[in-house]
Amino acid sequence: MTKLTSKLAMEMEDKYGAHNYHPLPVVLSKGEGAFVWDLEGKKYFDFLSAYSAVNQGHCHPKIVDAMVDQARTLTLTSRAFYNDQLGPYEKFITEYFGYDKVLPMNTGAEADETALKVCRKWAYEKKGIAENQAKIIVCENNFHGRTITIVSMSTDPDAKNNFGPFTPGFVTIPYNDIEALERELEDPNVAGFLVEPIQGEAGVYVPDEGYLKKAYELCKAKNVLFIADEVQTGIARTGKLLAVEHEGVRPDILILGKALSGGVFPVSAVLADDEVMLCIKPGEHGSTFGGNPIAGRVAVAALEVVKNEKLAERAEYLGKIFREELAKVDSEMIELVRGKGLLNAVVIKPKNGKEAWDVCVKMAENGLLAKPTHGHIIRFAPPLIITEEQLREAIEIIKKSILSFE
Ligand code: IF1
Repeated sequence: MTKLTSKLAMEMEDKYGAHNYHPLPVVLSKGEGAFVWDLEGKKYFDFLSAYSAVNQGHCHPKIVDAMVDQARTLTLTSRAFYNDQLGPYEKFITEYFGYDKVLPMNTGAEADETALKVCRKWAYEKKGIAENQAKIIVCENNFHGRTITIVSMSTDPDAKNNFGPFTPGFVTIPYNDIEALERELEDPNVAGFLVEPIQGEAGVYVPDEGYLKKAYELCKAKNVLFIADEVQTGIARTGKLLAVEHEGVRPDILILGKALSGGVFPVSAVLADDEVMLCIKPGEHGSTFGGNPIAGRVAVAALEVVKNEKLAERAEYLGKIFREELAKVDSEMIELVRGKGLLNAVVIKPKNGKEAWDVCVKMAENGLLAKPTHGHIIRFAPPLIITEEQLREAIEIIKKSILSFE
Protein backbone atom coordinates (compact mmCIF):
# COMPACT_ATOMS: atom_id res chain seq x y z
CA MET A 1 0.00 0.00 0.00
CA THR A 2 1.57 3.33 -1.08
CA LYS A 3 1.98 5.84 1.81
CA LEU A 4 -1.03 8.15 1.90
CA THR A 5 -0.09 11.76 1.12
CA SER A 6 -2.34 14.82 1.33
CA LYS A 7 -2.38 15.01 -2.44
CA LEU A 8 -3.45 11.36 -2.75
CA ALA A 9 -6.08 11.72 -0.02
CA MET A 10 -7.65 14.71 -1.77
CA GLU A 11 -7.65 12.87 -5.10
CA MET A 12 -9.39 9.90 -3.47
CA GLU A 13 -12.07 12.12 -1.98
CA ASP A 14 -12.57 13.75 -5.36
CA LYS A 15 -12.86 10.43 -7.17
CA TYR A 16 -14.85 8.40 -4.68
CA GLY A 17 -16.74 10.99 -2.60
CA ALA A 18 -19.79 13.13 -3.36
CA HIS A 19 -18.78 16.70 -4.13
CA ASN A 20 -20.96 18.27 -1.45
CA TYR A 21 -18.13 20.30 0.07
CA HIS A 22 -15.29 22.53 -1.10
CA PRO A 23 -12.74 22.11 1.71
CA LEU A 24 -9.55 24.08 2.19
CA PRO A 25 -6.71 21.96 0.67
CA VAL A 26 -5.56 20.59 4.06
CA VAL A 27 -5.74 16.89 5.03
CA LEU A 28 -5.88 16.49 8.78
CA SER A 29 -4.73 13.33 10.51
CA LYS A 30 -4.31 14.21 14.22
CA GLY A 31 -5.99 16.48 16.75
CA GLU A 32 -5.12 17.42 20.32
CA GLY A 33 -6.48 20.34 22.34
CA ALA A 34 -6.48 23.52 20.22
CA PHE A 35 -4.30 21.95 17.54
CA VAL A 36 -4.59 19.69 14.50
CA TRP A 37 -1.84 18.24 12.29
CA ASP A 38 -1.93 17.42 8.58
CA LEU A 39 -0.67 14.22 6.96
CA GLU A 40 2.78 15.76 6.44
CA GLY A 41 2.99 16.64 10.13
CA LYS A 42 2.33 20.40 9.81
CA LYS A 43 0.69 21.80 12.97
CA TYR A 44 -2.23 24.23 12.90
CA PHE A 45 -4.33 26.16 15.35
CA ASP A 46 -7.90 24.96 14.77
CA PHE A 47 -10.02 28.14 14.66
CA LEU A 48 -13.12 26.41 13.36
CA SER A 49 -13.47 23.69 16.04
CA ALA A 50 -15.63 21.63 13.65
CA TYR A 51 -18.15 24.50 13.74
CA SER A 52 -18.13 24.56 17.55
CA ALA A 53 -18.32 20.82 18.11
CA VAL A 54 -14.89 20.50 19.77
CA ASN A 55 -15.30 23.25 22.40
CA GLN A 56 -13.54 20.93 24.86
CA GLY A 57 -10.55 20.58 22.50
CA HIS A 58 -9.69 17.75 20.12
CA CYS A 59 -9.72 14.24 21.61
CA HIS A 60 -10.25 15.38 25.20
CA PRO A 61 -8.88 12.43 27.24
CA LYS A 62 -11.76 12.32 29.73
CA ILE A 63 -14.35 12.23 26.92
CA VAL A 64 -12.43 9.74 24.79
CA ASP A 65 -11.90 7.48 27.83
CA ALA A 66 -15.65 7.49 28.53
CA MET A 67 -16.36 6.60 24.89
CA VAL A 68 -13.76 3.81 24.72
CA ASP A 69 -14.80 2.34 28.07
CA GLN A 70 -18.46 2.19 27.06
CA ALA A 71 -17.61 0.96 23.56
CA ARG A 72 -15.97 -2.08 25.13
CA THR A 73 -19.07 -2.76 27.25
CA LEU A 74 -22.33 -2.00 25.41
CA THR A 75 -22.65 0.27 22.36
CA LEU A 76 -26.26 0.09 21.19
CA THR A 77 -29.47 -1.56 22.41
CA SER A 78 -32.08 0.49 20.49
CA ARG A 79 -34.91 1.88 22.63
CA ALA A 80 -36.83 -1.40 22.36
CA PHE A 81 -35.15 -2.12 25.70
CA TYR A 82 -33.83 0.00 28.55
CA ASN A 83 -30.08 0.40 29.04
CA ASP A 84 -28.15 1.25 32.20
CA GLN A 85 -26.65 4.50 30.86
CA LEU A 86 -29.70 6.38 29.54
CA GLY A 87 -31.54 7.04 32.82
CA PRO A 88 -28.45 8.42 34.58
CA TYR A 89 -27.63 10.55 31.51
CA GLU A 90 -31.18 11.93 31.30
CA LYS A 91 -31.12 12.78 35.03
CA PHE A 92 -27.72 14.44 34.64
CA ILE A 93 -28.57 16.59 31.59
CA THR A 94 -32.06 17.68 32.76
CA GLU A 95 -30.60 18.80 36.12
CA TYR A 96 -27.61 20.40 34.34
CA PHE A 97 -29.83 22.62 32.16
CA GLY A 98 -32.88 22.81 34.47
CA TYR A 99 -35.64 21.09 32.50
CA ASP A 100 -38.11 18.29 33.34
CA LYS A 101 -37.35 16.07 30.35
CA VAL A 102 -34.89 15.39 27.51
CA LEU A 103 -35.51 13.67 24.16
CA PRO A 104 -32.11 12.26 23.03
CA MET A 105 -31.18 12.34 19.34
CA ASN A 106 -27.94 12.28 17.34
CA THR A 107 -27.36 15.20 14.95
CA GLY A 108 -28.32 18.84 15.27
CA ALA A 109 -30.71 18.57 12.34
CA GLU A 110 -32.50 15.65 13.99
CA ALA A 111 -32.80 17.70 17.16
CA ASP A 112 -34.26 20.65 15.22
CA GLU A 113 -36.71 18.33 13.43
CA THR A 114 -37.64 16.85 16.82
CA ALA A 115 -38.25 20.33 18.25
CA LEU A 116 -40.53 21.17 15.30
CA LYS A 117 -42.53 17.95 15.84
CA VAL A 118 -42.84 18.51 19.61
CA CYS A 119 -43.94 22.10 19.02
CA ARG A 120 -46.59 21.09 16.47
CA LYS A 121 -47.85 18.25 18.70
CA TRP A 122 -48.19 20.71 21.60
CA ALA A 123 -49.99 23.19 19.32
CA TYR A 124 -52.71 20.72 18.37
CA GLU A 125 -53.08 18.88 21.68
CA LYS A 126 -52.53 21.70 24.19
CA LYS A 127 -52.98 25.07 22.47
CA GLY A 128 -55.90 23.78 20.40
CA ILE A 129 -54.81 24.96 16.97
CA ALA A 130 -56.83 23.31 14.19
CA GLU A 131 -55.17 20.25 12.60
CA ASN A 132 -52.45 21.04 10.02
CA GLN A 133 -52.85 24.81 10.65
CA ALA A 134 -49.89 25.24 13.03
CA LYS A 135 -47.30 27.81 11.95
CA ILE A 136 -43.73 28.22 13.20
CA ILE A 137 -41.96 31.56 12.81
CA VAL A 138 -38.31 31.46 11.72
CA CYS A 139 -35.76 34.14 10.81
CA GLU A 140 -34.23 35.07 7.50
CA ASN A 141 -30.66 33.76 7.03
CA ASN A 142 -31.29 31.00 9.54
CA PHE A 143 -29.31 27.77 9.61
CA HIS A 144 -30.84 24.78 11.37
CA GLY A 145 -29.51 21.85 9.32
CA ARG A 146 -29.85 20.21 5.92
CA THR A 147 -33.01 18.07 5.91
CA ILE A 148 -35.83 18.92 3.51
CA THR A 149 -38.12 20.29 6.23
CA ILE A 150 -35.27 22.37 7.64
CA VAL A 151 -34.26 23.79 4.26
CA SER A 152 -37.98 24.51 3.72
CA MET A 153 -37.42 27.19 6.42
CA SER A 154 -34.23 28.47 4.80
CA THR A 155 -33.86 31.73 2.87
CA ASP A 156 -30.53 30.64 1.36
CA PRO A 157 -31.03 29.70 -2.33
CA ASP A 158 -27.98 27.40 -2.25
CA ALA A 159 -29.51 25.47 0.66
CA LYS A 160 -32.92 24.99 -0.95
CA ASN A 161 -32.64 25.33 -4.73
CA ASN A 162 -34.07 22.26 -6.50
CA PHE A 163 -34.85 20.42 -3.28
CA GLY A 164 -38.62 21.08 -3.46
CA PRO A 165 -41.44 20.58 -2.88
CA PHE A 166 -41.05 22.07 0.57
CA THR A 167 -42.70 21.52 3.92
CA PRO A 168 -45.42 24.14 4.57
CA GLY A 169 -46.18 25.83 7.88
CA PHE A 170 -43.28 28.27 8.26
CA VAL A 171 -43.36 32.08 8.38
CA THR A 172 -40.13 34.01 7.83
CA ILE A 173 -39.29 37.33 9.46
CA PRO A 174 -36.11 39.42 9.51
CA TYR A 175 -33.69 38.50 12.32
CA ASN A 176 -33.37 41.01 15.16
CA ASP A 177 -36.69 42.69 14.22
CA ILE A 178 -39.07 42.79 17.17
CA GLU A 179 -41.83 44.65 15.31
CA ALA A 180 -41.91 41.96 12.59
CA LEU A 181 -42.22 39.25 15.24
CA GLU A 182 -44.97 41.18 17.05
CA ARG A 183 -46.94 41.44 13.78
CA GLU A 184 -46.68 37.72 12.98
CA LEU A 185 -47.63 36.75 16.55
CA GLU A 186 -51.07 38.28 15.95
CA ASP A 187 -51.90 35.08 14.00
CA PRO A 188 -53.59 32.68 16.47
CA ASN A 189 -52.23 29.70 14.54
CA VAL A 190 -48.62 30.43 15.47
CA ALA A 191 -47.28 27.55 17.59
CA GLY A 192 -43.61 28.46 17.98
CA PHE A 193 -40.74 30.83 17.24
CA LEU A 194 -37.49 29.04 16.31
CA VAL A 195 -34.39 31.23 16.58
CA GLU A 196 -30.60 31.03 16.88
CA PRO A 197 -29.48 33.29 19.77
CA ILE A 198 -26.61 34.32 17.47
CA GLN A 199 -26.82 33.46 13.76
CA GLY A 200 -23.64 31.46 13.19
CA GLU A 201 -23.67 30.46 9.54
CA ALA A 202 -25.09 33.80 8.48
CA GLY A 203 -21.82 35.29 9.71
CA VAL A 204 -22.01 35.50 13.52
CA TYR A 205 -24.85 38.01 13.66
CA VAL A 206 -25.30 39.10 17.29
CA PRO A 207 -28.77 40.59 17.77
CA ASP A 208 -29.35 43.87 19.62
CA GLU A 209 -29.19 43.76 23.40
CA GLY A 210 -32.65 42.83 24.66
CA TYR A 211 -33.90 41.25 21.41
CA LEU A 212 -34.10 37.70 22.75
CA LYS A 213 -35.69 38.82 26.03
CA LYS A 214 -38.34 40.90 24.25
CA ALA A 215 -38.99 38.12 21.73
CA TYR A 216 -39.46 35.65 24.58
CA GLU A 217 -41.91 37.97 26.36
CA LEU A 218 -43.94 38.50 23.18
CA CYS A 219 -44.15 34.73 22.64
CA LYS A 220 -45.26 34.13 26.23
CA ALA A 221 -47.97 36.77 25.90
CA LYS A 222 -49.37 34.91 22.87
CA ASN A 223 -48.95 31.36 24.24
CA VAL A 224 -46.29 30.61 21.58
CA LEU A 225 -43.31 28.34 22.33
CA PHE A 226 -39.89 30.06 22.29
CA ILE A 227 -37.52 27.51 20.71
CA ALA A 228 -33.76 28.22 20.96
CA ASP A 229 -31.41 26.46 18.57
CA GLU A 230 -28.19 26.41 20.65
CA VAL A 231 -26.53 23.71 18.55
CA GLN A 232 -23.71 26.10 17.67
CA THR A 233 -23.99 28.83 20.33
CA GLY A 234 -24.53 26.50 23.28
CA ILE A 235 -22.17 24.56 25.57
CA ALA A 236 -20.15 27.63 26.69
CA ARG A 237 -19.18 28.90 23.22
CA THR A 238 -20.43 32.49 23.69
CA GLY A 239 -19.20 33.01 27.28
CA LYS A 240 -22.24 31.53 29.05
CA LEU A 241 -23.37 27.90 29.24
CA LEU A 242 -26.15 28.91 26.82
CA ALA A 243 -26.20 32.07 24.70
CA VAL A 244 -29.74 32.83 25.89
CA GLU A 245 -28.35 33.27 29.41
CA HIS A 246 -26.82 36.60 28.35
CA GLU A 247 -30.43 37.85 28.43
CA GLY A 248 -31.85 35.68 31.19
CA VAL A 249 -34.12 33.82 28.77
CA ARG A 250 -35.24 30.23 29.49
CA PRO A 251 -36.47 28.69 26.20
CA ASP A 252 -39.62 26.52 26.21
CA ILE A 253 -37.73 24.11 23.96
CA LEU A 254 -33.91 23.98 23.99
CA ILE A 255 -31.98 22.37 21.13
CA LEU A 256 -28.40 21.13 21.72
CA GLY A 257 -25.84 19.29 19.61
CA LYS A 258 -22.18 19.49 18.49
CA ALA A 259 -20.13 20.14 21.67
CA LEU A 260 -22.67 18.16 23.70
CA SER A 261 -20.26 15.32 22.85
CA GLY A 262 -17.01 17.28 22.62
CA GLY A 263 -16.86 16.27 18.98
CA VAL A 264 -16.15 12.58 19.60
CA PHE A 265 -19.60 11.17 18.73
CA PRO A 266 -22.89 12.51 17.26
CA VAL A 267 -25.02 13.49 20.26
CA SER A 268 -27.92 15.94 20.24
CA ALA A 269 -30.80 16.62 22.59
CA VAL A 270 -34.08 18.47 22.93
CA LEU A 271 -35.05 19.67 26.43
CA ALA A 272 -38.47 20.86 27.60
CA ASP A 273 -40.79 20.69 30.59
CA ASP A 274 -43.50 18.06 31.03
CA GLU A 275 -46.36 20.24 29.72
CA VAL A 276 -44.63 20.29 26.32
CA MET A 277 -42.55 17.11 26.21
CA LEU A 278 -45.27 14.70 27.40
CA CYS A 279 -47.30 15.52 24.27
CA ILE A 280 -45.08 12.92 22.58
CA LYS A 281 -46.41 9.45 23.38
CA PRO A 282 -44.65 6.07 23.02
CA GLY A 283 -44.02 5.17 19.39
CA GLU A 284 -44.56 8.74 18.08
CA HIS A 285 -40.90 9.70 17.66
CA GLY A 286 -37.38 8.26 18.06
CA SER A 287 -34.27 7.01 16.24
CA THR A 288 -32.08 3.91 16.19
CA PHE A 289 -29.09 5.55 17.89
CA GLY A 290 -30.97 8.17 19.91
CA GLY A 291 -30.01 7.78 23.58
CA ASN A 292 -27.49 5.01 23.00
CA PRO A 293 -25.17 4.06 25.89
CA ILE A 294 -22.04 5.59 24.33
CA ALA A 295 -23.86 8.90 23.69
CA GLY A 296 -24.93 9.02 27.32
CA ARG A 297 -21.44 8.40 28.71
CA VAL A 298 -19.82 10.81 26.26
CA ALA A 299 -22.32 13.64 26.89
CA VAL A 300 -21.93 13.38 30.68
CA ALA A 301 -18.14 13.50 30.34
CA ALA A 302 -18.32 16.42 27.87
CA LEU A 303 -20.60 18.45 30.12
CA GLU A 304 -18.44 17.72 33.19
CA VAL A 305 -15.42 19.11 31.31
CA VAL A 306 -17.37 22.32 30.55
CA LYS A 307 -18.00 22.90 34.28
CA ASN A 308 -14.70 21.57 35.69
CA GLU A 309 -12.54 23.50 33.21
CA LYS A 310 -14.73 26.66 33.42
CA LEU A 311 -15.05 26.84 29.64
CA ALA A 312 -17.76 29.52 29.65
CA GLU A 313 -15.63 31.85 31.80
CA ARG A 314 -12.65 31.20 29.54
CA ALA A 315 -14.68 31.97 26.40
CA GLU A 316 -15.88 35.23 27.93
CA TYR A 317 -12.40 36.39 28.98
CA LEU A 318 -10.48 35.21 25.92
CA GLY A 319 -13.15 36.44 23.50
CA LYS A 320 -12.72 40.00 24.76
CA ILE A 321 -8.96 39.77 24.12
CA PHE A 322 -9.59 38.41 20.62
CA ARG A 323 -11.96 41.18 19.58
CA GLU A 324 -9.82 43.94 21.17
CA GLU A 325 -6.64 42.75 19.44
CA LEU A 326 -8.27 42.23 16.02
CA ALA A 327 -9.89 45.67 16.19
CA LYS A 328 -6.40 47.19 16.52
CA VAL A 329 -5.14 45.70 13.25
CA ASP A 330 -4.55 48.53 10.78
CA SER A 331 -5.80 46.93 7.55
CA GLU A 332 -8.40 48.09 5.06
CA MET A 333 -9.38 44.42 4.67
CA ILE A 334 -10.84 44.34 8.15
CA GLU A 335 -14.27 45.90 7.79
CA LEU A 336 -15.73 44.69 11.09
CA VAL A 337 -15.01 42.37 14.02
CA ARG A 338 -18.05 40.98 15.86
CA GLY A 339 -19.06 38.16 18.16
CA LYS A 340 -19.60 36.99 21.70
CA GLY A 341 -17.31 34.83 23.79
CA LEU A 342 -15.17 32.74 21.45
CA LEU A 343 -17.68 32.81 18.59
CA ASN A 344 -16.34 35.67 16.48
CA ALA A 345 -16.16 36.73 12.86
CA VAL A 346 -14.15 39.20 10.83
CA VAL A 347 -15.86 40.79 7.82
CA ILE A 348 -13.23 41.03 5.06
CA LYS A 349 -13.27 43.79 2.45
CA PRO A 350 -11.61 42.48 -0.75
CA LYS A 351 -8.30 44.20 -1.60
CA ASN A 352 -6.42 43.91 -4.90
CA GLY A 353 -8.67 40.99 -5.80
CA LYS A 354 -7.81 39.15 -2.60
CA GLU A 355 -10.72 38.11 -0.37
CA ALA A 356 -11.64 35.99 2.64
CA TRP A 357 -10.72 32.70 0.94
CA ASP A 358 -7.21 34.03 0.15
CA VAL A 359 -6.81 35.14 3.77
CA CYS A 360 -7.77 31.64 4.91
CA VAL A 361 -5.26 30.04 2.52
CA LYS A 362 -2.55 32.41 3.82
CA MET A 363 -3.47 31.65 7.45
CA ALA A 364 -3.25 27.93 6.68
CA GLU A 365 0.26 28.48 5.30
CA ASN A 366 1.04 30.31 8.55
CA GLY A 367 -0.39 27.52 10.73
CA LEU A 368 -3.98 28.50 11.51
CA LEU A 369 -7.20 27.01 10.10
CA ALA A 370 -10.40 28.99 9.64
CA LYS A 371 -12.99 29.04 6.89
CA PRO A 372 -15.02 31.80 5.23
CA THR A 373 -18.80 31.77 5.40
CA HIS A 374 -20.87 33.53 2.73
CA GLY A 375 -17.78 34.58 0.82
CA HIS A 376 -16.52 37.58 2.78
CA ILE A 377 -16.89 36.64 6.45
CA ILE A 378 -14.29 34.57 8.33
CA ARG A 379 -15.55 32.85 11.47
CA PHE A 380 -12.96 32.42 14.26
CA ALA A 381 -13.97 29.82 16.84
CA PRO A 382 -11.07 28.04 18.57
CA PRO A 383 -11.60 25.29 21.15
CA LEU A 384 -12.48 26.94 24.49
CA ILE A 385 -9.55 25.20 26.21
CA ILE A 386 -7.09 27.36 24.26
CA THR A 387 -4.70 29.16 26.64
CA GLU A 388 -4.27 32.94 26.62
CA GLU A 389 -0.68 32.47 25.42
CA GLN A 390 -1.84 30.24 22.54
CA LEU A 391 -4.62 32.71 21.68
CA ARG A 392 -2.16 35.60 21.50
CA GLU A 393 0.15 33.53 19.30
CA ALA A 394 -2.80 32.72 17.02
CA ILE A 395 -3.82 36.39 16.87
CA GLU A 396 -0.30 37.22 15.64
CA ILE A 397 -0.73 34.67 12.83
CA ILE A 398 -4.08 36.19 11.83
CA LYS A 399 -2.60 39.73 11.87
CA LYS A 400 0.48 38.67 9.86
CA SER A 401 -1.69 36.90 7.28
CA ILE A 402 -4.06 39.84 6.78
CA LEU A 403 -1.23 42.41 6.70
CA SER A 404 0.59 40.32 4.08
CA PHE A 405 -1.99 41.61 1.56
CA GLU A 406 -1.30 45.29 2.33
C1 IF1 B 1 -22.53 21.52 7.44
C2 IF1 B 1 -23.06 25.57 8.64
C3 IF1 B 1 -22.45 26.05 10.94
C4 IF1 B 1 -26.15 24.63 13.25
C5 IF1 B 1 -27.29 25.10 13.95
C6 IF1 B 1 -28.40 23.04 13.59
C7 IF1 B 1 -27.31 22.54 12.89
C8 IF1 B 1 -26.16 23.34 12.70
C9 IF1 B 1 -27.32 26.49 14.55
C10 IF1 B 1 -27.39 21.13 12.32
C11 IF1 B 1 -25.00 22.79 11.96
C12 IF1 B 1 -22.99 22.86 10.82
C13 IF1 B 1 -23.44 21.98 9.68
C14 IF1 B 1 -22.22 21.82 8.88
C15 IF1 B 1 -21.44 23.13 8.98
C16 IF1 B 1 -21.99 23.80 10.19
C17 IF1 B 1 -22.54 25.14 9.95
F1 IF1 B 1 -22.04 26.18 8.05
F2 IF1 B 1 -23.50 24.56 7.96
F3 IF1 B 1 -24.05 26.42 8.86
F4 IF1 B 1 -22.00 25.70 12.07
F5 IF1 B 1 -22.79 27.28 10.80
N1 IF1 B 1 -28.38 24.29 14.11
N2 IF1 B 1 -24.07 23.52 11.54
O1 IF1 B 1 -25.07 25.46 13.08
O2 IF1 B 1 -26.52 20.27 13.04
O3 IF1 B 1 -27.10 18.26 11.68
O4 IF1 B 1 -24.93 19.42 11.29
O5 IF1 B 1 -25.31 18.17 13.43
O6 IF1 B 1 -23.68 21.17 7.13
O7 IF1 B 1 -21.60 21.66 6.63
P1 IF1 B 1 -25.94 18.96 12.30
